[in-house]
Amino acid sequence: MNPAPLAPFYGIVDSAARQPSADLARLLLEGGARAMQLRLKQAPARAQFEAALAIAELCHRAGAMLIVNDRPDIALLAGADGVHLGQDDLPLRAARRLLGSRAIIGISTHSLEQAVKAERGGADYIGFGPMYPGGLKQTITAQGLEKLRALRAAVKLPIVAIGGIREANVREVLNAGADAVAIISDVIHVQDIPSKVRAIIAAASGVPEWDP
Ligand code: TZP
Ligand code: MG
Repeated sequence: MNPAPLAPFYGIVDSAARQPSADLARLLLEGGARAMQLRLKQAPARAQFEAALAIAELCHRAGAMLIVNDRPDIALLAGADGVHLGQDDLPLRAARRLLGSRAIIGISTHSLEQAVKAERGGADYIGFGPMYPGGLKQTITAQGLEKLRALRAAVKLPIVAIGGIREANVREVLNAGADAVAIISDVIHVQDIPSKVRAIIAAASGVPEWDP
């Protein structure tokens, strides 16, 4: 697939945010996000489905793509663009059967072996992380930039780096070979989310934000 839709900022509508999910999606889009994932881990299926329906419409109106975390069924029924699967979720092949060849399927990987397997299995992009300690998911040891560089050399698929990434280290993550950065905490905890997203996108492109 073309990595362009993923790059450079991959927003995540996570239930850790204080806003309702559609409001957060609007703020991410306002800041310029053109790819986002709906990640409502604890929400009942009905709530995930309703959020996915609403956010798919918002995203598509803005020319952005929506990926649903964990649930290929919800992605399909809500008209999302694809699904993001972890190592313990439904297998890639099963999701592909359900969603078809045009859907975007991303696989979370935490090692080179998992990433190579996902690529061989027909994934469209690879999620890799956590990059740094201190992010939302602290149960897995941080991978660091060296492992990202090794991954870049081993796979051709777009890599979405995740975990502990902040505006200040976006550039080094992209320089180490990621195509996009997925960020939760550094985005959802600020007052002005659209400005934060704009700053991340500016940092990603290496162009400083305009300062009047
Ligand atoms: N997968 C690996 S790390 C992570 C996920 C979902 C959490 C990302 O959140 P943060 O706050 O940007 O570290
Ligand atoms: Mg999952």
